[in-house]
Amino acid sequence: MIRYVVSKSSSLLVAFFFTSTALSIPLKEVIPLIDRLASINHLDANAKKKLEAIFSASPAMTQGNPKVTAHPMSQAQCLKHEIKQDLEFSNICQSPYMAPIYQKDAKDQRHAVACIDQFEFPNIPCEYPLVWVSPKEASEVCESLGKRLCDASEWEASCAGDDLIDRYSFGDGTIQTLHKKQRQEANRTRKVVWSYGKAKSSSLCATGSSKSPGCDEALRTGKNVYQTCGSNTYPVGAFPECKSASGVYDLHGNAAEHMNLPTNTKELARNGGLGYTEMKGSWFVFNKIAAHQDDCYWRAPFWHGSKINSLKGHSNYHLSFRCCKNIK
Ligand SMILES: [Ca+2]
Repeated sequence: MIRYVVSKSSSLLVAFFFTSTALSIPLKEVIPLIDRLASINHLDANAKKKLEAIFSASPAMTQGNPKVTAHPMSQAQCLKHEIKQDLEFSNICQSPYMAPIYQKDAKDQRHAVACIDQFEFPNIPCEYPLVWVSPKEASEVCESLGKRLCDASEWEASCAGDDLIDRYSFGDGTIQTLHKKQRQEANRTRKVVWSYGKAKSSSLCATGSSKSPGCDEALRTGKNVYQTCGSNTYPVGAFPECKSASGVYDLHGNAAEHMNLPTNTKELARNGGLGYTEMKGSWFVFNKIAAHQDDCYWRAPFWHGSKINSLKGHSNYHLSFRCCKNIK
């Protein structure tokens, strides 16, 4: 049984908590995607089995409800762009389609400390992003591929084309600290840039899609949202100009993205920990409904916030994620 709970904190991002872990999406519907993930990431049988188990336990983790999803662009249209692997990136990251994240050391030399997926998950060019995924599931999926969820600052730096600076205000770790320091202070002092440049131009990104008929009413009432709201996303990487100087696509538009926001150094995903949820970027109707900022360093309010590992973490029809990994 699925229960929907409507949050009053945002008219755009509405919470749905699945109370049952019973499979409502037949595994056979996601097997082709799992096969493609296993192939491109060279997963062995055990690793593939772990990935299948995560999908099996999820009530709705898919590329959208196929009965109501209408993608505005085909994968064939996207594939005309011929996105090629960056061989230097592959050599540094030792994984396909990841981009290095750099830090400066004491001698002012740059060193890659981590890599970030160049595309929204499944991080395969011209696939549609995985949605209806909770932050806990996102973290588990990343781990099954030998990666981890990204820290907010990693997403921000790779968006701005900057070297990594850990822009966190570590305090007592309360929700109040998160709001007042992590978000308000970070926003007040931020540099305002987008992945594609210094001026906002949403149409360069995957923002021209539309909501499904009846979706607004379903969101308002909190009834039949999965059955009504299609994930009308574009194939990832379909907009060549929506790419950062670091080589990362779709940071604005298409699917919003789960990231990790730490309240202390132990909760840095880069240090093996996990903190709270952070939603990054914007989504596929943002050219028509730009209800908030979406520049690289902007931090959203604590929309549907939770611990990353909460069993009641938020998922919805336009929310995905991307993975990172440390470079040893
Ligand atoms: Ca995105």
